[in-house]
Amino acid sequence: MELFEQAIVRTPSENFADGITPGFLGRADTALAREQHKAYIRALEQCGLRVTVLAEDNDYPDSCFIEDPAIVTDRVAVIAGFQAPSRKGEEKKVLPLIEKLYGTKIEIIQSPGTVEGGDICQVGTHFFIGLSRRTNDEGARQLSEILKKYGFTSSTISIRDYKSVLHLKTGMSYLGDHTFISIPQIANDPELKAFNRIVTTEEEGYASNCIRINDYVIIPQGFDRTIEQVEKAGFKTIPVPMSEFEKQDGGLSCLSLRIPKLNL
Ligand code: CIR
Repeated sequence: MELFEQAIVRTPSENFADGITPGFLGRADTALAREQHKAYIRALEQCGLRVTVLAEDNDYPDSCFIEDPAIVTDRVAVIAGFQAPSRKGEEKKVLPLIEKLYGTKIEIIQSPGTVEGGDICQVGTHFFIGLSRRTNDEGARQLSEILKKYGFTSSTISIRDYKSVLHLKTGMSYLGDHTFISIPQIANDPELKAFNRIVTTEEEGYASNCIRINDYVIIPQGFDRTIEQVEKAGFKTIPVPMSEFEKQDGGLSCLSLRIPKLNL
């Protein structure tokens, strides 16, 4: 499992509630989202990370979901290509910071390819690329070529039939120690057969988006059955409140770019 040293987050903007949302959980409360965001930062720090907090950006209501504009590895950063029209341009806003960290080891997904970071799940030196409403076949092809160039392997998992799942990691996460957590629909994907799998209930599917950082798994608060399953499997959990981000279709992983020790 990758050892992480730092993370980048972005404060939810004033117009956070105007971002893309399926709407069925009601309108998000921006003040509460900011409180929850602070708790999220504290959890990252508890895992030993140095956290860079970028200022809110009112040009992009979804910009706190900073995992989507870039894919960061120890060898290269890939600037994503948004499918969602209201998010196009967010990638340019993170580029200066990515350049500071990665210098020339930066690759860019070119149109008509689209890839959003939430669709990318790393397992050691292998990457699962989610084919979704946001990541198209051409984007996946480009990303796979880039990863190959830097010595990584990749394969795809299609989630296009699962209406409730926005990105691949909306429905599955790698917890390290050869173990995935996922929603029932994804658990039987042939790509995951060789791994241990923790399967959530339908009702607690939101908690399948959680992040293993160093010694801990940060997981959404209030999903008690899932938290118990994860603890039973031997992981230490840090539950954090996520209700306002859930309203915006955002998972816990989307709120940060977690940077491993670089090996450029
Ligand atoms: C969007 O629809 O783009 C945002 N409202 C939520 C993005 C969540 N990102 C993620 O799952 N990686």
